[in-house]
Amino acid sequence: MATISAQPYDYKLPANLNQIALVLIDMQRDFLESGGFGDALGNDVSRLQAIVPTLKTLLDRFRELQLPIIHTIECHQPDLSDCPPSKLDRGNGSLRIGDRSAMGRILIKGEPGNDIISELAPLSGEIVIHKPGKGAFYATPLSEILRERGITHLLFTGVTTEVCVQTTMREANDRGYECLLVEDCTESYFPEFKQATIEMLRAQGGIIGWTTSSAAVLAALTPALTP
Ligand code: TIU
Repeated sequence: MATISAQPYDYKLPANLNQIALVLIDMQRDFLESGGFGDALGNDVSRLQAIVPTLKTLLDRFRELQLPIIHTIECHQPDLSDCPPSKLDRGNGSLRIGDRSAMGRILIKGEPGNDIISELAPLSGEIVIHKPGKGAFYATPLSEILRERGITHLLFTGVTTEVCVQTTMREANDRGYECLLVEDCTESYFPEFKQATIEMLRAQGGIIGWTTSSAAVLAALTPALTP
């Protein structure tokens, strides 16, 4: 059985690689570009931009192999009916969800800042999940889509490691998915939070899942390219 070299031990691949999906969490302008939500919260967005070329390489390999690809977008309806007051009121940022910014209304579906960055823009046929929460399973059709397609293994990438990526990986683990976090394809505004998240997810024998590098994923998938 093929495996990906990972921590705390090797991650087993299913015989049918179509059961694996690459999940790109919230690679949106609102989190990665100046003037968006992340910036408004006082964060250094350049940290997140640094993973884009590495993630693009992994995305390209999944596209070459025609394996399932899932993009998520954190967003709300223009009338904010899907945004609980607790989320709307949280924090002391200069801009709040629904406010106008240089890239349109913050975290509102369809606004320019809500788009996935151009480098990683979804292609037709790729799954796009619009999610009102930090986790991608809450109030979305993700469970049904995964079940319909027979997807059992999820490779997690995207931003931010300790917020939306970790929340989604925990949701997925509880639902029985085999979860692998690709360390150099995820990032946080806080390096210490990224490191802590990596360590806590794979602790206790992989209590939530595994972690690895994109090089290890590419090495494991390369033989699949040759007949
Ligand atoms: N603020 C922060 O770290 N993250 C979010 O609000 N959303 C995601 O992680 N996508």
